[in-house]
Order: sequence, then structure tokens, then C-alpha cells
Amino acid sequence: KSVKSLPKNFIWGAATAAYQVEGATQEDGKGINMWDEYLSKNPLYNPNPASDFYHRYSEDISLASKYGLNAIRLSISWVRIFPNFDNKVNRQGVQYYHNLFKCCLENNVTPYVTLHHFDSPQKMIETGDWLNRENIDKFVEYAKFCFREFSEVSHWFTINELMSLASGQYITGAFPPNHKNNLSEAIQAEHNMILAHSKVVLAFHRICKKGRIGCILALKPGFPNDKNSEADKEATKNYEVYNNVFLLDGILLGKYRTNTLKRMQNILSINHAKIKIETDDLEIMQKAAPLNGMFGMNYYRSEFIKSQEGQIKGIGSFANRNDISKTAWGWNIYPKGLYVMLKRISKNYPRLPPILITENGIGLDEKQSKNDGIIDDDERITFLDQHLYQLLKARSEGVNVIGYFIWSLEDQFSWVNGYGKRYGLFFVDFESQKRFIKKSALWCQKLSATMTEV
Ligand code: GCO
Repeated sequence: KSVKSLPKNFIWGAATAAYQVEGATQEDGKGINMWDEYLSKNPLYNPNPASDFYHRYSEDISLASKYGLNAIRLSISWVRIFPNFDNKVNRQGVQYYHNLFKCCLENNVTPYVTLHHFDSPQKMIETGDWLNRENIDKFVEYAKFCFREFSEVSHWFTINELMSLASGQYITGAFPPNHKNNLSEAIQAEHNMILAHSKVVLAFHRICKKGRIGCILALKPGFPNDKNSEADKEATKNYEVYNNVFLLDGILLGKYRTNTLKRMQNILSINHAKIKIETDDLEIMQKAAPLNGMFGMNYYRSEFIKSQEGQIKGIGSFANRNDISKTAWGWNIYPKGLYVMLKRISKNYPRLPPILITENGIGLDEKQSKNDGIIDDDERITFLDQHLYQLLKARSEGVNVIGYFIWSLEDQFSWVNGYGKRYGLFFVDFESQKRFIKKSALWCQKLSATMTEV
């Protein structure tokens, strides 16, 4: 049951994020983002040089092309464009991204560009982050600048993984501003990001005559741990709204359906939390929803929900299933969850635009090969193959899924794991910055050569 060939015109890519690969955090006029500030005060990991992509991107893009990828996900670092969170443009930052996009196009690797990938300007954090509605309009101004300036880009994503960002910032506290257990702030930030996304979609359609825009959500399906337990099933319904459906409704429908809002209000009230949704918000969301030209879904794992309460009341907690294999970081390996989620959103959101799996991959604790040879990552090939198989199964049943981006093109800096969790198709020796091919890159190349009609 492994993938033998890819559909013709399939988007076959790998994904990166500016702050995770670029390094050069103080170079060419770049401003300070929330990670620069946080890591300078809490030196958990050094974000320099990361994978030194800022200087080595042409080598990495030609590797992507050589191993058969026809697309790459990149993100723009907001503070390279507007270092001081005002409207003063940093031309060196702008030029870097022009050079990068030109290199992609010359190598026939289509750039899919994310405007915000977990890297808010520090000055945004200091003025209330997404919770301050003026910052939503700052984001719209930044997006409009990019749409006008980077006309060579025709595939845009607004914000990456809204829920992972808000949860890291306001529930777990792993992301700046490191607030813990604040459900009001987390869900308000998510709603405000959905509003920001919607405003940017409307701006995109006013400015750009061609191209597509979308949003990227990390969708993590929940399944009742005990199918015969009403309590597990009820907790799972609430978990699904909390983790997936609230955001899917906001982005793809431009409204929160009655049942969605009822369950979210219930979760908020039993956690003594509340959010504000303005009527104008919903009008803007409603106008923008049908103008999404694509939808990005990041999938890593699924969870099995038991009714026993966890950190957030009302959404149960995650069962530890010893019948499900896990990664070295304890993440359930459950390829079927990708298929189930694709089928579910295809059924529940009829006007769904083309779907891209914008991240899927496995972090491994890999060592450099002895003789500088090819690194054997069969575990990653198995993981990717099993998930790609589920994607193609959903597609064969009519789901409009048109592409797959592996997380990640190369080993990179991780927000919470530093340099220890390697996801790349290419191994990076962070001392020498030498790249070493892994077997999964050869797997990509082989499949790329099979692009025939499936
Ligand atoms: C990690 C995570 C990240 C995310 C990505 C989210 O280990 O830090 O896997 O790499 O997957 O940044 O879009």
C-alpha cells in the first residue's frame, strides 16, 4: 500500500518558515521580532545561523529543483520589510526577497509565500499583539505592500497555523508573550486573526489581478478514545470545535455556525472565559470566505479523546494509546487521520477551494553520516509515503486536494526544539552549514518522475 505515482500537475513541494531557516537575525536592517526579543532574554536556543538560508538560498532552491520538487513554501519576515513597525520600508529586506523569488522562478520551483509564520514584530507584541485591533490594520498594510511589491509571487498565504500560534502564546506559554492558561486571549486572538485574514483576502482581490490566496490551519482530528462512551464522544465534539471547526467555519464559511458557536460559548463559559465578536467582523468574514483561492492544511497527527478533563475544561484530554505507534517526540503516527479530515472538510464545507497539504513530516533525532554519504531516513520515507497514500485515496474519492508540501526542505531551527528535531529532506550540519542528502530526497525525485494522470 505504497504510492507508486503522482497525479499529473500535482504540486509537489517542501515547506520552510523565514525565522526557522534564514538566520541573519540582525542583518541588512532587519528589525526585532518577538522571538529575537524572547530568545535574547531566555537564551534557550540561538536562532543564528539556523540553516543560513538568508545567504545559501540559491544552493537550497537548486537542490529542491534537482530532487524533483516543483514548489516551495517560504515566509516573509515582516520585520525585514518594516523594521520599526511603522511604514518605513527597509529596501535591503525587500531586495533579499526579490532575489529569493527570482531564484525560485528560475529553478521552476513555484514560491508559495506566507505573510506571517509565527514571527510577529516585537512592537506588535508590545502594543497588544492580535488582541489590539489596530494591529490587525497594521497587518493589512504590510500585506498590501507585499502584494504591490512582490508581483512575481502569485500564491499567497496570510497566516500560518492560527490555533498553534494562539495556543503557544496564550495557553501553553511556549511562544511570546508567554501567557499561560488564558482562554479568553487565545480564542480572541484566533477570531482577530480570522478577521485579519479576511481583510487581507479582500485587499488581495482589490490589488492583484491574478493569483490565489488562502490561509493555513494545523488540523488535528480527535477521535473518541472509547467509541461506546457517550462522555468520550461528547468531549470529542467539543474538542473538534475548539481545535478545528471554530477556525474552519471562520475561514471557509465566514461565520460560526450555530452549533459551533454554542459549543465554543459553552467551552468558554465553563473556563470562565469570553470573547467579543463585532457584527462588522462577520460582514467582512462573510465577504472574504468565498474569495479564498486555496486552503492550506498542516497535518502531523491525530488525538484520541477521553472525557477526563485536561488543562482546558470541556474538551477532555488525550489518551495514551499503546496500539498507536508514536514518534520519538511522542506524537501519534496516524496517517488515516489525514484521510478522515480531508473527507470531513470536503463534506462539511461545500464551497471549499482547492486544498493543499501545506505541512506533513516527521522530526527525527538524526546524526550526520560517517562518510559524508547519503543519510538513511527510511522511517521518514515510510511516514511520508503512508500520509501521501491517504491523500491520494481521498483525492480518488473526489476530494479536491491538489498538492503536498513536506515539512521540511532542510533541517532547521525549531521554536520549541532548537536544532535537535530534524525534519529535512536535506541534513544540515549547523557548524559547517554543509548540506547532506537524505534517502527521502531520492524518494521525492523518484516520485516526481512519475507524474502521470492517476
Ligand atoms: C517544530 C514544529 C514546527 C512547525 C511549523 C509550524 O518542531 O517546531 O514542527 O517546525 O511544524 O513551524 O508551521
